[in-house]
Amino acid sequence: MASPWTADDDAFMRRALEVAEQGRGRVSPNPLVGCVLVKDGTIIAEGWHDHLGGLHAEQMAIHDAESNGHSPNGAVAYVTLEPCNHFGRTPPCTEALMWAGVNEVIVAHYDPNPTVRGKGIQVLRDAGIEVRQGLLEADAAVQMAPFLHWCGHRRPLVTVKMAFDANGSVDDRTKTPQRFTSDACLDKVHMLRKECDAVLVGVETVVRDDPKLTVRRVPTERQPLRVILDPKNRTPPTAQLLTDGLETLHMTENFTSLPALLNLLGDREIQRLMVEGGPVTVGSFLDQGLVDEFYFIQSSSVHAEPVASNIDASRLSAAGLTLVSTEQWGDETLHLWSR
Ligand code: AOF
Ligand code: ZN
Repeated sequence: MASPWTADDDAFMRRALEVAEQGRGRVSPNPLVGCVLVKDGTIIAEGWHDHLGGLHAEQMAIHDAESNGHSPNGAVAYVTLEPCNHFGRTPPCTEALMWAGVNEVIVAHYDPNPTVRGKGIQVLRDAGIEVRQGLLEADAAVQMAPFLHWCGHRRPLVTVKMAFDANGSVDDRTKTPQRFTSDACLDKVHMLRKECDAVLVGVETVVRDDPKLTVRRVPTERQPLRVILDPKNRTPPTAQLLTDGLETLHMTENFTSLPALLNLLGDREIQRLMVEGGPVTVGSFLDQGLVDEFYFIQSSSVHAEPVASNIDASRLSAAGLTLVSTEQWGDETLHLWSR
């Protein structure tokens, strides 16, 4: 069957997905959302959800049209997420679209938020606005994966990051703790941290590295919640994670299981958890099938006194992950595995 979408439809929704990127690392627990308004085949306005508490994408686009001297009346709105119809941090986008006189709304992904779930689309249709859904739905799903995952499971998406030397070692015992990857790679890691709501390590990493786990190498307006898995309460009281004044969840005796921890984080609206632990911590997430994405950073360096991780392609496959992409992160190669 022929696609119901034209090449123009496709290009406009791609643009909506592109502008949505401007909110990356700033909107959680809301999704990244983008919107473009089109009239006579040209984009007259663009909007995106820029930061938590800021305007929703549709409202920013309508505002953009008006401030550019364009009337949104009669326009087609391309939105990456079904417009909301509830009063939340902002008034409903459905009403804004109706008031603006938009003719048609094209939606990439429906909104699984229980307060929306199809009601946004229904309300627009009831008002006589044509609505079509499903254009570039898969791309939108990737872009808002943590939000969708959290709506579906009430738990965070689990993202592991781990760096390996040429032989699969994750640390060099001859040296004082230090990173063995390039500056450019570390910048990427900080960007990834910025997109995560929480960062978790095991107590071994705290004892050996005394990490901060903050976002420092890229600008940010917030810091992730830090989590230490420490069932025997061995974290030194002087550890930076406990003394730097930022929030750390120190899971000691009341810690039960990883699924219980994920539920607890989900209750706090943590939608994406980054696990930056060592082989033991990462191994338990893998073995329990709790990893959704694995950022496997391959360095060409060789450790003199290696620490074997026993984490390799076959272990990742066994944990239900597949290699989805490979790219260069500074001097290192990133292999991204995903569920
Ligand atoms: C839209 N456009 O740009 C976004 C939407 O509490 P609020 O007002 O921030 O609403 C958050 C919910 O609204 C969020 O959980 C999701 O369902 C939807 N996000 N909806 O129409 C947007 N960001
Ligand atoms: Zn909205």
